[in-house]
Amino acid sequence: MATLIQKKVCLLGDFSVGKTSLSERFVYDRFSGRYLSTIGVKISRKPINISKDIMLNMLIWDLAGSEEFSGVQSSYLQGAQGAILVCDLTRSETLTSLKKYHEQLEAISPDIPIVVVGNKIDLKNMQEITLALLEEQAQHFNTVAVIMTSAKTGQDVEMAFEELAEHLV
Ligand code: G3D
Ligand code: MG
Repeated sequence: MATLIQKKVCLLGDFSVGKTSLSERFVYDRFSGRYLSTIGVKISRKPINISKDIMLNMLIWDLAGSEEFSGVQSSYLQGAQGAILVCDLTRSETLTSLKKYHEQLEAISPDIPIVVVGNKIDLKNMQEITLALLEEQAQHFNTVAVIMTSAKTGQDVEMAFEELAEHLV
């Protein structure tokens, strides 16, 4: 029988970068385009096959609403074993914000593996953030992967979560 491991992963990033969309894409393989701003925290569970002996239950914490503006609450970050820092490739200020989320994360759950995601790669003519800029920012964190995704088309969303999964077990 396979060993079942459970890990908590937090999504962090500014309002509207696509955190909920990425979670929905990965967990349910869907993109609805519009999500009513989630109230509080939504936790989604995604089983991931790591090997024939190991099954990982990823608990994906998606924070919503005003916390994004006023600073993430410590209960959200408490016990996190991995994090995905998300920016919107069409808005450069969302990359700058990652520093702030990283500081909050470090204060509560230090030294955990981080995947840095630049989302909305499908909006080709609107890109303000290059891969080089993303990588430059990511080197200040305990980054295990830097990935450009589209929750809309599904491009590389699985890869982002699975790269993190590999570092959780
Ligand atoms: P959040 O949870 O980080 O706040 P959401 O972000 O997942 O709610 O997404 C915010 C908006 O961006 C939504 O549009 C959503 O459809 C859009 N979005 C998310 N991911 C992508 C993507 O990869 N590509 C494109 N083109 N759009 C994306 P609305 O219109 O509801 O504001
Ligand atoms: Mg959301």
